Amino acid sequence: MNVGIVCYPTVGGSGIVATELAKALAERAHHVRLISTEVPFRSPEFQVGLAFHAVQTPGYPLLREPQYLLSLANKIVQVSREHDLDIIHAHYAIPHAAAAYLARQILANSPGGKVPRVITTLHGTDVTLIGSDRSYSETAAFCIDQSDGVTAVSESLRSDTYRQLDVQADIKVIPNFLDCSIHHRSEDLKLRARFTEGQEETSLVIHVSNFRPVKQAEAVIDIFGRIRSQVPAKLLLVGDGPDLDKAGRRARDLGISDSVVQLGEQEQIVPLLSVADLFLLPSVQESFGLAALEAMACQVPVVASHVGGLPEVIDDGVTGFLHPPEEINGMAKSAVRLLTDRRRHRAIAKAALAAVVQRFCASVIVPEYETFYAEVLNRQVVAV
Ligand code: GMT
Repeated sequence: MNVGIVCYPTVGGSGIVATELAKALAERAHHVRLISTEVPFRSPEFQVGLAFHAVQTPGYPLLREPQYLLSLANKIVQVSREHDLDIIHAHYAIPHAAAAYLARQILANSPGGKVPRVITTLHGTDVTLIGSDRSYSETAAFCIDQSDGVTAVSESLRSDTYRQLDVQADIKVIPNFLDCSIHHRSEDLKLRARFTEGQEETSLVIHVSNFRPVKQAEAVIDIFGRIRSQVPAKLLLVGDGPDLDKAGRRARDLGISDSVVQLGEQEQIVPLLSVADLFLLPSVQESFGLAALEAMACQVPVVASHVGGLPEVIDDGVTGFLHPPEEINGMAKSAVRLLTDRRRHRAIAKAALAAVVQRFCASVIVPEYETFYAEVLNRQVVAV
C-alpha cells in the first residue's frame, strides 16, 4: 500500500507511535511517506520505503497567524497526487484529521485523480483536553466522523471520545506498540555507576515526559521525596516542557535537588531506562501511557496513576502498581516496597516484560493496522 502518515514531529507519544508505524510498515514492504513540519523525533537515518515530506507554513505580512492547516492540506494533496496514496493516516485529530479531510475533498473534486481513504488515530489530548474545549469540539467531531476509518489507542480513549465529543463513527481500538527488538533492557553498569556515584545501594528512579501540567511534575518530586526519606535514591528527569522548572523548584524547596538529575530531552531512551529501578508516572490523565510501556519493556516496574488507559497497559499488582493520581503517599509506599523487596521487584519486572512481548510488540500490533487499512480500502465509499 502507499501510505501517507501525518504527525507532529515533536517529543510526544503520538509522533513516536506514528514514526514507529511508518518504520514498521516500510519494513513490511509498504511505501510510506511521513508528512510533518520536521523530521520526527526518533526517525531512522535512512530506510528503504520510507520518505519524509516537510510541511512549510510561510508567513505573509497580511496574515498574522501561520496557516498550518492549509499548508498541511496542500502538502497532503501534492504528496497524494505525486505518489498515488491509498491511505492518508492522520495521527492526532486536531488539526490533522481536518487537513486530511480537506485534502481528500480537494482530490475528489479534481477530475481523474485517485482519492485516498482517510484514517484518523486519536491519541488522547486531542480528545480529552483540546477536543472537549467547545471552541474545537464541533470541528473535531465533524472531521473525526468524516474519516473513512477511526482508531483510538485504548478502550478508555474510545469511551472518552463518545462521552466528550458528539462522534458517531465506529472507533476501532488499536493499542500503541514498541519495536521490541530495540526496546529491551541492556544495562550499562558504567552509566549506572555515574548516576549512583558508585553507591551500589542507591536506587535509580526515573520519570520521562514532556512536563506538561497533565504529567504532575511536582507530584513526581513529592513521591520521590518520600521514597528518598526511606531508601537511598536518585531521580532522573528525562524530557523538557513547561513544568520542568516547577519540578526543579519543588526539589529545591524539599532540599533534595542534589538527588535530582535533569537530563533534558533524550532521543536514546533505552540506555537510561535500562539503568533504572523504578518509573514514576503520576499523571492526571493518560490515554495510554507510552512512556510506561517503554519502561516495562526495559523491565522497569512502573508506579502510576489509575487513570485513562493506564489500567489497560498495567495490571495493578502484577505488572506494576496503580493508585488514584492524588494518592502521593500510596505511590511512594508501592515504590518503597518495590525498591526494598528484590524478589517482588524481579517478579513485577518479569511480568511487565512478558505483558509487553505478548500484547504490545510491533509484530503483534502492526498487522492490526494493515488489516484495518485493507478493510477501510474495501469499504464502499459513502457520498458526503
Ligand atoms: O502525553 C502527551 O503529552 C503527548 C500526547 C501526544 O500527543 O503524543 O500523548 C498522548 O498520546 C500518547 C500516544 O498515543 C499516549 O501514550 C499518551 O498517554 C497520551 N497523553 C495523554 O493522554 C495525556
